[in-house]
Amino acid sequence: MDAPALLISYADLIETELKRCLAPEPGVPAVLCEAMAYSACGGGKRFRGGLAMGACVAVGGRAEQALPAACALEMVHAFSLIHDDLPCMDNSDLRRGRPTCHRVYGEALALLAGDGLLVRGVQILCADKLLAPEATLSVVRILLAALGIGGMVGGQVMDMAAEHTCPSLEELRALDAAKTGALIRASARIGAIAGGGGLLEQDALDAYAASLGLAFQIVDDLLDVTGDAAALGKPAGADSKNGKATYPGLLGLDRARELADREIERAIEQLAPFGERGAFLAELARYVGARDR
Ligand code: GRG
Repeated sequence: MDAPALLISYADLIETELKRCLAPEPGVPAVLCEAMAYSACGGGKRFRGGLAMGACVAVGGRAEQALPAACALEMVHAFSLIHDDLPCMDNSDLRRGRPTCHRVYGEALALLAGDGLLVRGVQILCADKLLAPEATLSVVRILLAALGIGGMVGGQVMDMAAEHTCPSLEELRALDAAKTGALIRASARIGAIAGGGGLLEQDALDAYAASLGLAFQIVDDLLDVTGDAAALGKPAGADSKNGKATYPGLLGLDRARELADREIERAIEQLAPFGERGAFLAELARYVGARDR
């Protein structure tokens, strides 16, 4: 199977497994299960989960070995999107072409559905029987570090503080490295651990993902200016409406594009030690540069 077809097949595997993990459960309020499944299933590129599976393959594992981790990553990602969309954050009405979780279920339930997805994601990692106990401890630590105050939570606070200001490029990179990049890097490292990769391989994939994460965010910012709302599944122009600091805002469209392309090349260079086993990840990096949603 070629890399684009693999990307779709990984996304399908993740989607099926997410639905299974988030089916209604006895003793759990049905509406809570429904709200969690609403946000985690049915849409999304499965970029973080696919990245974990690709990293697993790059170090010589089978993609399925990273499937539980991929689901955990997509659940915590969905959690972050629910919270990011809330009225007290970005106040968004649309996500993945559908009303946001709080628009359908109300703010209080959306908040709790997000909390439920976070905890369920960590539980899935803890219950992953394919991982040795030390590996479980490592992946949980890596995930929590990526989500915590030095990662996504801290990054979101920096993002809020930077609204209607003009940060330097260095400050913007630090903000995005925490808000978006940390989970992307964690996805690559966790996938590599699931595949039994050693520290050197993990570090190479971490360097790949650091560049990839930066490119991903730059392209995200570019799509907010130039993208099509139907493809994006949400209105374009939200960043400027919310006074967000972005790469096109700071550098202009052309220089931002150049920076994204450079980071994609850098990411691909990191894959040299993996030879043919890194082909999917190289394709994933090209996809990040070319994506329209
Ligand atoms: C999640 C620990 C935690 C706390 C909440 C709200 C918040 C703090 C952080 C927000 C982080 C965030 C939503 C960053 C934006 C990242 C981003 C570019 C999301 C879009 O990801 P895609 O394009 O979305 O992969 P799909 O829909 O394809 O999955």
